[in-house]
Amino acid sequence: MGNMTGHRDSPARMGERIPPGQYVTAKMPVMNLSYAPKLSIPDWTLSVTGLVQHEVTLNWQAFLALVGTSEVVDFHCVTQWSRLGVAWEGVAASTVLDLASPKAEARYVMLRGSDGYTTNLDVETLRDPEVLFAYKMDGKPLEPSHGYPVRLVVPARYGWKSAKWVTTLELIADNRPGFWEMNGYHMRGNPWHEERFSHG
Ligand SMILES: Nc1nc2c(c(=O)[nH]1)N[C@H]1C(S)=C(S)[C@@H](COP(=O)(O)O)O[C@H]1N2
Ligand SMILES: [Mo]
Repeated sequence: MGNMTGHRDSPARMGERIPPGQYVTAKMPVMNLSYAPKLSIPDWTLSVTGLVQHEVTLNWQAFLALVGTSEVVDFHCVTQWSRLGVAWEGVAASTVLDLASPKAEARYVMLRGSDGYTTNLDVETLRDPEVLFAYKMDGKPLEPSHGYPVRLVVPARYGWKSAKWVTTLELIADNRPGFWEMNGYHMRGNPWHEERFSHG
């Protein structure tokens, strides 16, 4: 893959590195809703659906042919562990989005993993250059438990927004809660503002 960019400065590197209420862990814990689905590369596809000019489905080859990017960023789980300096390689989410030409009214996305997991994000956040569909972690293909073959990485949100085994990105007009958001987690989940739970 060409055009590897260096890692960007996250807010953490500008000042305080650890968001409030977090502690640092050396190993990346595994956080699964249920089981780690067995996805193989020949079967995996990534689809962009919903409010788009043309729906797109990428297979592994088409995905790898896109311009790649890499970064080293911190990962913050809402259960309070933070892992510092995780190296990811993948494709910027905006690169994938652009292929489908989202309609103007598409302001949110619902992400889906092959385990049935869902989580929502606003399109502006998804377009942040730090947000990528990753297929390598710390220099190696993703472990099955961490989302093989491809997962989303959203450094500026709590870990639950980083959908593993991701297969669908649905563009929608109005914000909708995903799995954890329906179960009390915050609609946005910014760790710097401790947006852990929704109140009311
Ligand atoms: N598809 C899917 N994605 C998921 C989850 C899940 O259960 N299923 N768990 C989320 C949670 S709560 C966190 S903290 C991160 C954990 O990523 P890790 O298991 O690679 O540490 O994945 C997120 N993405
Ligand atoms: Mo989490």
